Amino acid sequence: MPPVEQPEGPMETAAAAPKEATAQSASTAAAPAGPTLSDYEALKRENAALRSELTRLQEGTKRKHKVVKTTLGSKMSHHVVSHQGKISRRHMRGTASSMASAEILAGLFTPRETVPERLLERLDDPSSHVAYFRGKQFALDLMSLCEQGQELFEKESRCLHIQSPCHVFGDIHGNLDDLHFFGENVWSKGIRLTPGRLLFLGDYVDRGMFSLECVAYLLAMKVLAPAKVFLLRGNHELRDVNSWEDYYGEGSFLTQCKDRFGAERGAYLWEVVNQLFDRLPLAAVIDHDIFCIHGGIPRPRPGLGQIESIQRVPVAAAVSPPYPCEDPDLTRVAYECLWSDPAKAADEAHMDARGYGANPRGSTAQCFGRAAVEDFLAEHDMSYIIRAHEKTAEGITVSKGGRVLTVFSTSKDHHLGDGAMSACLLVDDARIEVITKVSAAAGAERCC
Ligand SMILES: [Mn+2]
Repeated sequence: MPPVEQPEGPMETAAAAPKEATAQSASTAAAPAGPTLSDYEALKRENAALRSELTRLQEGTKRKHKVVKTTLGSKMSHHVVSHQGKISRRHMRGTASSMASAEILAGLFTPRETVPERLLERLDDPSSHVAYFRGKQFALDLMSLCEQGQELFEKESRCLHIQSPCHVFGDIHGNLDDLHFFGENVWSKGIRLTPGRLLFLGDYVDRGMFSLECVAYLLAMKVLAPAKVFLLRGNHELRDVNSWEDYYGEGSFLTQCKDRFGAERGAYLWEVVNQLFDRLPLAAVIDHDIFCIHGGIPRPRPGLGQIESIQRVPVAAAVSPPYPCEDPDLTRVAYECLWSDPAKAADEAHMDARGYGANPRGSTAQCFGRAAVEDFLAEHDMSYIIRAHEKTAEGITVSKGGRVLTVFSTSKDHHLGDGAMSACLLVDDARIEVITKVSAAAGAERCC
């Protein structure tokens, strides 16, 4: 049972079993054309065939057209025409080789939109591509991105090390409008031409109605620029949470998958995306100085530093519910990274000797108090903790003597009123700046 979100979480109804919830709303599907397992397998087979054809052509080119290289001083040159302007027989062969290679390469690399490029272009204006986003091709594109993203995340450490400048984003929760706002103001030239890095702290799905689009948007950016875009896991990237249809209603990620693609196909896509979520890293450290995580610092394990514990969490971990093979201690570490909150001032007195205590969200969630924060930062020689997970109408809150910053990057779907703002942080060397989206209700949007 996941802990409840505050304050609207009805704790007594929190025990909805994900499988039952799946069955209950299966009938809501309009069953438009959607992908099937066999479509996906066929796509994979086609990709494998294309890859092997590419390898065969490249090897054939290498065998037939050996490039002649001559050493001139310390520089290597490719010779096609002699320096007298004559083309020797050998060089003629070189010219023919170059022309043949150019033809083959032109055939192979005819400018063709890649999946992430196609998605990002359409996500710029989804209302002009309604048929695409409701159709089989979107589902296939998203599954293709999941496959590519999975490979990237499996190579990443569970606690990333990132160099500034870096923009840090909190909960997105299916709010494509605010994601567009940040896109227009932070990576307006496209991710590949944007200097610095982007770090997202999780909670991409649920609550907002565009969970699928937000996941697709972020994954497309990750695949296009894997060394610039980093995605951490939030508590909504857990099956127990993103299948909770009774609680989140039409905002539930599982419900959105099924409404879009039909009960069976939607549930299949939901599982593919969750297998990707299983592989998301849990934490990041910017400039060896700022610890970033979705919820908070986990309780220490005896004889092991907290970051070292996080590093030991397996690369594929379901966490909630866990895979049967998962080590309960490491599952607990991951769970607390995703669910913990800083203790309210009034609750500091109830923290244990190390500064940790029960969380009013219920279940097994924890709070971390001032002592826990100070010990963690001193032990790891760091200055701040940036986390997300708690809604705030200002987009940012500061606690624990200025050491803990909470950032929230969606202004909708949290009952915070029309004046709610969303924010991100820019960490640049030793400075942290706040960028805020001011709601239309509070005046014109501005970036400060
Ligand atoms: Mn959260």
